[in-house]
Amino acid sequence: ESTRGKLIEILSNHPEEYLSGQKLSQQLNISRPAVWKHMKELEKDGYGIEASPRKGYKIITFPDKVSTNTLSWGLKTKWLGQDMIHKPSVTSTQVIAHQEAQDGAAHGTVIVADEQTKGRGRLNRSWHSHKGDGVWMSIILRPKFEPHKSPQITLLAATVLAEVFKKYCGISPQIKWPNDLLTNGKKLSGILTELQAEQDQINYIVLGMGINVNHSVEQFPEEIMNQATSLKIETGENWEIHTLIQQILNTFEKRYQEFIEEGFRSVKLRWEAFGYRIGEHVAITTHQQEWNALIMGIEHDGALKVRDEEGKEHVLYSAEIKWRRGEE
Ligand code: BTX
Repeated sequence: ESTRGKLIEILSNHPEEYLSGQKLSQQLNISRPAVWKHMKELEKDGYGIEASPRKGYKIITFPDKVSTNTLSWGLKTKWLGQDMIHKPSVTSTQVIAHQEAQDGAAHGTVIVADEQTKGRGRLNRSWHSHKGDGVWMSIILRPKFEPHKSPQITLLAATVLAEVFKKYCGISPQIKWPNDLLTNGKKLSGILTELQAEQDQINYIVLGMGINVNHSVEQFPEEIMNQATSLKIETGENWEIHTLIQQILNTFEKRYQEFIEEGFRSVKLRWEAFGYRIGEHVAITTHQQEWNALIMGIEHDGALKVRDEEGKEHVLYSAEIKWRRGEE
């Protein structure tokens, strides 16, 4: 644990008291000028620190600002996010994550940006990522399972987000297979899983998550205004981005571990609890052909099971579901 992390921990455990520079320097085993320097750094990160020459230091406010520190402090994970990279602005956190992974970044490395100038969705689509208003994050995973199981990570991630939104924000999103979270039919969040693999072995997975958090309706670009929503629009509240990210990482690590130990079964049950339009008729596109189908659920491996209008069952590994006619 870093000195800075320890310092924040000590200060946060005594929110009402002053702690003397002397005492802090002993506890942290650093000089008093070094304590002072750390305090200045904390202020830069948005901590409100009161310094009194006689009494010492006291935290008066915590930052509502995303930084490597605010993301790391209070994180309860063992491996996920222990390597944390935060950037104010990037083209895409996916791009950074691929570079980091190729340079040997560890399993569980997390990349977070305040803004993406070229956020991406699937099939070369773009993902709008307005500065400071959302979670734009990529996770590097180095699993030992076979490459063909990697799409299951998308469904796992979707169930984790659904769980966090429900427990932490009090809304019940629906998962649109395979990678979208919707509330009231509008897109709240998207997931993008990219894989770097050989025949029978995964080099790494980059799991991207985009969540609209504090957007108001007018902040979305015209083209997606009618189909996008945010946590703020759904709940009427602003949400702290770094706390939300920590909730996601804490939950993801737990569920990922279950997935590795128990297999997809544990994910399937959760997925079905949130699964969008199970038992309903939708328009499905596969190979650029649109047809009508009834959603039956997902298979033991995460594939989508549907029934067409002739009553024939299909198991789909890739497809687009439309929740409204005329949508792109
Ligand atoms: P997708 O291809 O399923 O969805 C992309 C489509 O969603 C777009 O074509 C557009 O219609 C719509 N859309 C774009 N931006 C938004 C938005 N902010 N909210 C709602 N709808 C939108 C979904 O792809 C996967 C998205 C993953 C995004 C994350 S963010 C962190 C990481 N970095 C990165 O570049 N991508 C991932």
